Amino acid sequence: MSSVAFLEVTFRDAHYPAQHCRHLILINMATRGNFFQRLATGLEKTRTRLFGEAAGLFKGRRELAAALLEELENQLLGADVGVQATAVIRAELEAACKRAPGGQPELLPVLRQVLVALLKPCEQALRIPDNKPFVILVVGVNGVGKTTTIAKLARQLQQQRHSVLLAAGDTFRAAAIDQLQHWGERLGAPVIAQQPGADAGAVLYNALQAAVARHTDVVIADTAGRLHNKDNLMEELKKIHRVIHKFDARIEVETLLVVDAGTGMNALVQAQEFQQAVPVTGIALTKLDGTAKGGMALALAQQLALPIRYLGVGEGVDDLQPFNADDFVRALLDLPE
Ligand SMILES: Nc1nc2c(ncn2[C@@H]2O[C@H](COP(=O)(O)OP(=O)(O)O)[C@@H](O)[C@H]2O)c(=O)[nH]1
Ligand SMILES: [Mg+2]
Repeated sequence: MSSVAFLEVTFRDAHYPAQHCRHLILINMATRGNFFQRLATGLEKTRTRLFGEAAGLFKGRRELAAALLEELENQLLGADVGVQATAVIRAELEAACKRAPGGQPELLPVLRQVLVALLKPCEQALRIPDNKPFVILVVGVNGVGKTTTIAKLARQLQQQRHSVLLAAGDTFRAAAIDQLQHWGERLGAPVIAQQPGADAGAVLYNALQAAVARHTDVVIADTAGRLHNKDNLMEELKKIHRVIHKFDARIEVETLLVVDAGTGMNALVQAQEFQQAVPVTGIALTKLDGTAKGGMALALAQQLALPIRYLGVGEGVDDLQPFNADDFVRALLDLPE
């Protein structure tokens, strides 16, 4: 209730009618509540695996005993946090406890701080530049959720009053083109597509022409997740990049790598492979619901140092959230605000 009162005062100061304000505030809080709830529900399996016991062990404790540290380490490794990130977390936790004034601070808040600090550099929201069209090139292996993420993202950008055009750059499978067209119809977004087997670069070129003619803000391009072999796939992605810059060198491109949280540490290998071919600028981490391997977000953060733009927490079109380090850790540790 106190935050409601605070906001009311703020709005009154800004000469908004009080009645109107209350309305705004309540809507705002409800939306945020839902948002966090979705994340918390999505992370349930990871939370149980990762901290179901450790958070319980840590709660109210102040002594960082060796047995406790070992237990935490096991929990972290078991939830796909990975050896390196686990070592960092352990070391930071010990250091933070030593630094604490008076020694022996409450452990759970310290763990929270350590995890937030690890994830915070990755909290960089995707900004749509004024320069039109902005291109979001969505890459990743088959089945990770590229096309679904495109639909979710298109919906969010439309809600932010951006015009969106979809490019069916996964020409390898006819079903992939149909799937994107289906989403385009549902979202009321134009889809530029060619026949299955068509050159993906040519599809992108057409899409850019259409976007310029229509003054579209954002082109979201789907790409293949599998070709005859991996080299082919990487060559195709490089070519798409060349086509975009040949069309207009000033076009800004977000190369958004989609990885499935359920693949755990394997997602790191995928990221490294894609990074060798194209300049990946952000990550969308999907399917956090339904996996206990959500701890791999910590490994991604620690090892790749790439922005985590979005989290996918369900199959629905609204189940895509901008990544927020504090919320993520709070949901993971089941902590109040
Ligand atoms: N539970 C869950 N399922 C998802 C999520 N994102 C995508 N999916 C599902 O994953 C499957 C593959 O998605 P798709 O977008 O076709 O993957 P693509 O091959 O990379 O384009 C579909 O059944 C999606 O509904 C998510 O965040 N959570
Ligand atoms: Mg697809």
